[in-house]
Amino acid sequence: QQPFTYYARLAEINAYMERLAQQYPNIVTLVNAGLSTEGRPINYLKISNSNFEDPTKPIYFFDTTMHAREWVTTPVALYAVHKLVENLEEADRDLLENIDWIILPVLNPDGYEFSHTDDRMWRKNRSLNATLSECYGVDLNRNFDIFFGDMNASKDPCSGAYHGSGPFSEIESRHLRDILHTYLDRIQTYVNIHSFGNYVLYGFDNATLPVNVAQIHHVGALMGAHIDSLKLPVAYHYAVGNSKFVLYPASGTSQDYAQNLGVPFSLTLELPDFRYGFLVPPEYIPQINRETWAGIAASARASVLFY
Ligand code: 0X9
Ligand code: ZN
Repeated sequence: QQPFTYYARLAEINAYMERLAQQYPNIVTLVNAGLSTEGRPINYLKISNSNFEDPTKPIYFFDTTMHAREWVTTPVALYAVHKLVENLEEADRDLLENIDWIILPVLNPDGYEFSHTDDRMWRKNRSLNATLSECYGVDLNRNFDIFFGDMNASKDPCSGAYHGSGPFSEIESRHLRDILHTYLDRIQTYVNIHSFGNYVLYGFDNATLPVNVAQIHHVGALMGAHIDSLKLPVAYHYAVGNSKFVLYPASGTSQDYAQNLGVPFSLTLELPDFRYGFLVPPEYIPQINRETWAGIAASARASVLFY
């Protein structure tokens, strides 16, 4: 059973990534971005048919499971890897020919494991600031150095949206920041994948819009429309727009951080499901994988035209 067809544990996810890197050394490179708060590896894959060495190629970068309980996001990442590496269709050859990929399936491994072993609804990482309180965890999507503060963020360490003691106080957000900086000149598109709500969102949360908002909306709308076009049973229509107005404003998100850094297309994708919330029954995983892959592919094709 492939680990994108069920809710695999971290060890199985990492084993799958290791196997692909060994089996397809010309296409796949496994990179350890560093460790989590509790010392677990945070791994990503570089996928490229030119060994990531062609500096003229744009990069499409996405991460999943930044929030621990949003389990359905990680199978979507592993399925995308599978489609690019193990099951590349003739019609998708351009996705490897024209684009290099960085795919990071579990940004928050401590929280993810904790949501399996202790608390299914855990959201944050598992760091403890013992001098401040006895509560664990920082909301990694409030910890980035952009509009850091109180838009749907909390200074209370016991809150689910605790922003941390300061920008980039958390090692997990620092690792993500470092990837963005390392490849900044080539990252054309960054997508921070969450659940749930069926949204494609873009910046900024301070009520300003990126200068290329028309192109961003175009790419985001194609993503949403391609997901919708598969008309799968759990597919509600995706809403596409500015995160502050379509959903709610939030401080310190990686989406706004990447957009502000100069990534041309920075999106937040909120996967299904409206009926089950975070608790998507595993039988829905394959169809969410397929429809989301259609959206990722469409947004990749559209965004690299502007590279
Ligand atoms: O609140 C969040 O971090 C995201 N939603 S979730 O339910 N998965 O927690 C939305 C982040 C994107 N929103 C903004 N940039 N405002
Ligand atoms: Zn989330």
